[in-house]
Amino acid sequence: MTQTADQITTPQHSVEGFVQDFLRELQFGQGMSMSRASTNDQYLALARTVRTHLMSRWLRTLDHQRDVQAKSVAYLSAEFLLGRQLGNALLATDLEEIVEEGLASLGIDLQRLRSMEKEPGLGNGGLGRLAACFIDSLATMNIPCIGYGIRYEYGIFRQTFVDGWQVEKPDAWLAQGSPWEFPHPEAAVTIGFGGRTEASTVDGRLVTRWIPDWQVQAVPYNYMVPGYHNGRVNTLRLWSAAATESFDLSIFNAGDYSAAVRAQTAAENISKVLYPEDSTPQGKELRLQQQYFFAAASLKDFLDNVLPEGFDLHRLDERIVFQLNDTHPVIAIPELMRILLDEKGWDWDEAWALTQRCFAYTCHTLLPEALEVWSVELLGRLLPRHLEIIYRINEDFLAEVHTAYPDDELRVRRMSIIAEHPERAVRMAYLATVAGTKVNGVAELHSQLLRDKVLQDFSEYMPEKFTNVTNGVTPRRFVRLANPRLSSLITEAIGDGWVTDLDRLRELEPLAEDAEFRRRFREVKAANKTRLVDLLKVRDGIEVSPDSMLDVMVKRLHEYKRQTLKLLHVVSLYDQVRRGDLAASDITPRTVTFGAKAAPGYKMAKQTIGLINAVGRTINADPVLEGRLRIAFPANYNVTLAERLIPAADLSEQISLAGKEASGTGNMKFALNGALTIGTDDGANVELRQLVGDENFFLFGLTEPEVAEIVEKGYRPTSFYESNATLRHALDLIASGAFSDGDRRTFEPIVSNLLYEDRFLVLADFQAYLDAQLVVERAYADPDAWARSAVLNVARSGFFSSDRSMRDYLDRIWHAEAAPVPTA
Ligand code: CR1
Repeated sequence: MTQTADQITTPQHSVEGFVQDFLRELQFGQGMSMSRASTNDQYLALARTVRTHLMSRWLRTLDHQRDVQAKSVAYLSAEFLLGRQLGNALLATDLEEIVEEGLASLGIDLQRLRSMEKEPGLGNGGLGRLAACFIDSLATMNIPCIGYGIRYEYGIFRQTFVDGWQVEKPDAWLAQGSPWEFPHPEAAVTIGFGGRTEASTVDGRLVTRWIPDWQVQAVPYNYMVPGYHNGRVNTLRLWSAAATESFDLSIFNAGDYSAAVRAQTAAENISKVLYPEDSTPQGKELRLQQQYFFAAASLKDFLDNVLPEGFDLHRLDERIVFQLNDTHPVIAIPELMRILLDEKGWDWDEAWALTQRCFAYTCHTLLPEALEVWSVELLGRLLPRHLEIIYRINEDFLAEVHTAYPDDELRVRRMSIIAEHPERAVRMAYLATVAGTKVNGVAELHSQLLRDKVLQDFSEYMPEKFTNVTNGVTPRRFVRLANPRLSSLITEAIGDGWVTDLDRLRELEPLAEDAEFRRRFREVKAANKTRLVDLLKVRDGIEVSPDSMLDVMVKRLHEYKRQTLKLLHVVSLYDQVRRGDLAASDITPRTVTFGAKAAPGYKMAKQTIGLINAVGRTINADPVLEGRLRIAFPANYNVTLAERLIPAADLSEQISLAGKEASGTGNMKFALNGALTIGTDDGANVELRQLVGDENFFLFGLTEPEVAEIVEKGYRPTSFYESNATLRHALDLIASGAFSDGDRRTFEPIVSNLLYEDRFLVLADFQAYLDAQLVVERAYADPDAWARSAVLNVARSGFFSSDRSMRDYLDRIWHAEAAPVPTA
């Protein structure tokens, strides 16, 4: 079994060697000769050739980890929004030039093969993409890490537009073969559900056992997570559900073949599809099944397979920390307790003491409705033993709280893990807070609001648990890969160390004063725009002028993010031109670009998509606005499109209502790619503005305390409608049916929501937003000064590397260390 590192062969790192290996893969891996191979065959053969370079490093990493037994980070996340793998693998292994040249010698275009890859869309938005950035950084920083998640057969839906309305199509990302995954059915683990618990006395001790009444198999699929040029490849292990054999057989033997097949389908349903909700959980039974499925499989895998045999579990926390990415994996907490109590026979106190040292929890939201709860009825039915354990954790905890605040019964009730209204339910965020070593928010403002509002009682009672780690993004994918032109320019100026040490971008600061550098910076932006214009034409049939300001708002469609505010700006420009209050020639030429998916069940969000497309149809067809104002809304925004869009953007829209966006990570990607931000004082915008400086950021809007005050006093959106004619005209225009063939009902729900509810204060911030856009236009009128600000945005945003986020997690929460893998 044991293989020594020197037995691992290293594939050839040369053009000739690559060509040989590629042709061998094509012929003997894919079973195709060059003349018969389709582009997809070629892509698959290329992927297999490139992955061998990673595999040798992977094997060495695994051997090394076995030898040194360093502490690992287990990142538990229901979502990993990875993006395409090939480009990243080429980058990590420094093979890009070799492969390009080798393929060219065979008459094959690398870019064409790259475009064949279907991205694994195993996430909804920021939370899933963050997980992917984090595991990239950990590998690059030589930290042993294992990512655990779910291998959804269908990822986030493919968005199409029919008459401007969103229609969801299944995302069959696995259909053409997936060369980046390694299934291990032989290593499947069995996960139980349902049933009952049974207490008995063994040697005078009370022992409880859970007897599930149905089971599924969790089959691991391994993915490689390469570090950048450092010889380390960590593992991402995604679980796929399958029926257990015994389950099948017993029914089959009873003579019911179709029941056996049904059982199989029921089991496989667990990992069938990613829930397309973002920020608002849906109380779906299947979703709880998914959560327990991957949390339990991951714990079992780590304890039984990753830890060396005979390891003393009392020291588990020296070897691992389980980081809970939001509440989705929180059920792992009672699962570890169950294992220690019921399977290992520990007593409660020692099991609880260990469990509290092994978990840490990251909260990603501020919306109260997004804090996950599970009804006691459902949890008890699906996971009866876990419910018992949660009750006991709660009982002990509340007793402690009661001792600390003997005269504050209300507080004790508020802090209960079990909510009583509207139904009895388990608050997963509370459970995680009580059990975790640390609780962190994802930007300074967010962490502060967690402490002061969302989890106030907890932060008063155990302040030492609360900390902040501001999010980050990986510079490998979002600068080096996505923006090769800017990367070359930066490297030429300051060397290539910035790719793994993003603070070094500071060295660009003096170049902001260098006219020649600014000129070349602008050239890069222009070339990136041309690249995007070409893509949008082919991908979506959208015509965009490369000479207009590219004003971009890409993120999930959600009311708190306020896509409607952006749209009202556009509608009001249009309306002012229509009325003759504004000459079209006075508008700065702009392409307002949206990218956004709406949760399929989120009516208001889907309406908003309909309205954006409807306004786009009208404005884009109006000859008066030709060359002045356009809306571009490419369907199915995803990581692949982001990699093209962000490097081309001039203006980044980060306009959520203050106090609602936990962090945002798009904001960071845009700044690093030299876009200027128009934004509110929300999430990580706050830190971004502090870093780049007020003069290089377009701030507008209410602050969080102002919002709180207005809401407290009773917000009346109609007062803004009544007092602001520009706003009134824009809303009236939508209400009049101008964008819906005269039908006033089509967008009535949006208009009346804004007028009579407007939970996210769009109308209150409208005028400030318009004013700020005028400041943007004035600034854009001086391209050289704009470029200067853009360069400073790049130079001062190095803080937003996910490498820095990882350092913060390591210092404040994980306390694990780098373990460099010896190279061959
Ligand atoms: C937040 O809304 C944040 C990401 C990553 C999102 C966003 O502001 O940048 O997490 N939360 O931390 C989320 O998706 C389900 O919750």
